Amino acid sequence: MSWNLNLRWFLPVFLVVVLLVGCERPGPAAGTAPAPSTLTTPFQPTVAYTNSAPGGAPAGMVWIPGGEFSMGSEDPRGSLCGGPDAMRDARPVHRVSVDGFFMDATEVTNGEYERFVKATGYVTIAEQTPRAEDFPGAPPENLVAGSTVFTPTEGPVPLDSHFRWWRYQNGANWRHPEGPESSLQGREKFPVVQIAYDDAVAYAKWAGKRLPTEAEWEFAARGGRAGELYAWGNDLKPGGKFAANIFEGEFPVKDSGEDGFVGTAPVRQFAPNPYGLFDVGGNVWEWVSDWYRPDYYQQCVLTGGVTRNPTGPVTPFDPAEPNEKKRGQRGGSFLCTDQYCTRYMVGTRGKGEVTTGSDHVGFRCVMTPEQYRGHGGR
Ligand SMILES: [Ca+2]
Ligand SMILES: [Ca+2]
Repeated sequence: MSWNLNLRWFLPVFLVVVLLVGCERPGPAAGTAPAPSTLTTPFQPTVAYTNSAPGGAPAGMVWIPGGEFSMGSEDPRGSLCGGPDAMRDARPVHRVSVDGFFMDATEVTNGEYERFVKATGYVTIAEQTPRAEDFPGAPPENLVAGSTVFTPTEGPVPLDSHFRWWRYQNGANWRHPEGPESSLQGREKFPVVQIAYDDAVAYAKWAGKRLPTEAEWEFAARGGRAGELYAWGNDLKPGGKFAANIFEGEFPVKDSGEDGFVGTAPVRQFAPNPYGLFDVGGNVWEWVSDWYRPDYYQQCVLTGGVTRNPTGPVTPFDPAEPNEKKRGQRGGSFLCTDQYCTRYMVGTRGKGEVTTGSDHVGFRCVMTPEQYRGHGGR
């Protein structure tokens, strides 16, 4: 029995703490806006390892060389498009090293997840009807399979409660992302969503991969650069064009779709980062394997030196919802906007209760050299 799972259908929105951004203010011309000095001070250059890949990259993956880098984010408030959130959990910026690995170039797509389900018969958490014995006292009418779905409001609302724009939708799952009336028709290349943490782990194991650690994810997303605000540089809109699928317009009333997409976009619609990774900023959030604690970076600093291959805290804890078990999520989604939350910024952190999916959370996988050799370089 799980209170967390209880929340899955009673209070699903609590779990979706990770809504994110899209800045509407026009950015300066490309190449004219160095990062504010307050954002660069704690960052030191990224030193990528020179080790080469153990072989040719598996289909759909790219080699991330690993190396030493500065992880985290300075307070983005006050910087252009920085948004209202201090992002305290992303500090202090600290030095981390990670070993090399292969990483999926894109978020896992519906087509890829369907192949996994067809091969294994796997049933995701959102597809499972909650059992009455697991939720004593719950009204029978609440024991219905489903998941959380973003719902635009009819007019402007205070942004102090995500309950205003999230609803629990009976019958929502990865095959029906917005509910029973929705489908995957024509969406094979869209990122799979409505995926709880274990649903992502199950796919990764089947594929001979695993989820990235939070440090691996950020090292890869930064693409060898240091201290930049976004995976694509320091301008939200380089050259006046959006570089990721985020949210424009008035949140949460209407997404104007200025970046070309309302809701999720097919993968590979925006330029990749220097390592060849698409959509590390925006589109859908991506699960990472670390438990979430807002003070984990402080713990890393206390141990001194460079934190090597960190795997996160031993136990989860979110003071905002202390009874929830949360893992990290990174990169923001199509719902991110500087009106509410700018966690498409590459050094910022997200979190999600492990049994809860939504229509803006997905994942991508990594493959270690050991896994690669174990699978014959598949
Ligand atoms: Ca968009
Ligand atoms: Ca993403």
